Amino acid sequence: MTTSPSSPEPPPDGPARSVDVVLPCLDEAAALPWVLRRIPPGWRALVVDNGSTDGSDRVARELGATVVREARRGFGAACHAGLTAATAEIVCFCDCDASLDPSDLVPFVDEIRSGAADLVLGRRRPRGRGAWPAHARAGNAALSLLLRRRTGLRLRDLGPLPARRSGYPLEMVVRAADAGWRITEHDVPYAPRTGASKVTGTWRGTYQAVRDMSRVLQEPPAREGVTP
Ligand SMILES: Nc1nc2c(ncn2[C@@H]2O[C@H](COP(=O)(O)OP(=O)(O)OP(=O)(O)O)[C@@H](O)[C@H]2O)c(=O)[nH]1
Ligand SMILES: [Mg+2]
Repeated sequence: MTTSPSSPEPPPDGPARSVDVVLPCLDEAAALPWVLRRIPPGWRALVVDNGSTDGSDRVARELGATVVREARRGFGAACHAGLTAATAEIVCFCDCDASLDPSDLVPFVDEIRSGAADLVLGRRRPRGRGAWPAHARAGNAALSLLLRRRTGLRLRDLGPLPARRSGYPLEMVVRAADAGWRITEHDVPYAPRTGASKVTGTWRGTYQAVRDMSRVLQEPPAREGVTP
């Protein structure tokens, strides 16, 4: 997911680094080397850790990433802390479990830079068995329908980012749609994750994600607009 926040401030370290990638991370030490090697040159990796016990923060730091600490537990809190810490002109979000390749974000960023879109989303296209279990896909399809009813947006995926606990990325999409942002969606390869499933890889996680996201879709439109 790639978006351009309406920050009037230029990044403190100049135009050279105009992309920050927020990587929510919970016990992903095994996947981090693969993920961080694929961050495009000149972009900053912001690894947000709020409770890893496998040394993810140390691994991330050793590989040159900026580690953002967040006291509150949960995926949504991590995403939000990453967005708050970001200072670049363009901010991307990417899972940190080696299921998605951060270099696939390059054309997304180009689309934002060209002015053709304000928010670009990835549609996961599974590579290999087990990349995207049937129950998680069914939950996604049901929520896509609810999203269309709520906003008119025809998205085929609600993004590889679930949350607050699970409503965060969907909330971002709903608010962007309410504010009239131009939102586009493009295919991204989705591989089986490295390491243990945490969110929609389990039945319980999918149930929670669908419940949290349904709640987001039932909320009335925000009163204040958001300017892209
Ligand atoms: N900081 C932080 N990151 C989290 C938390 N829960 C999940 N993540 C990270 O968020 C990203 C997405 O979570 P995943 O566990 O891959 O969720 P998923 O893709 O729906 O399902 P699986 O890949 O099967 O687990 C991964 O990089 C996780 O490490 C959390 O509580 N805190
Ligand atoms: Mg995953």
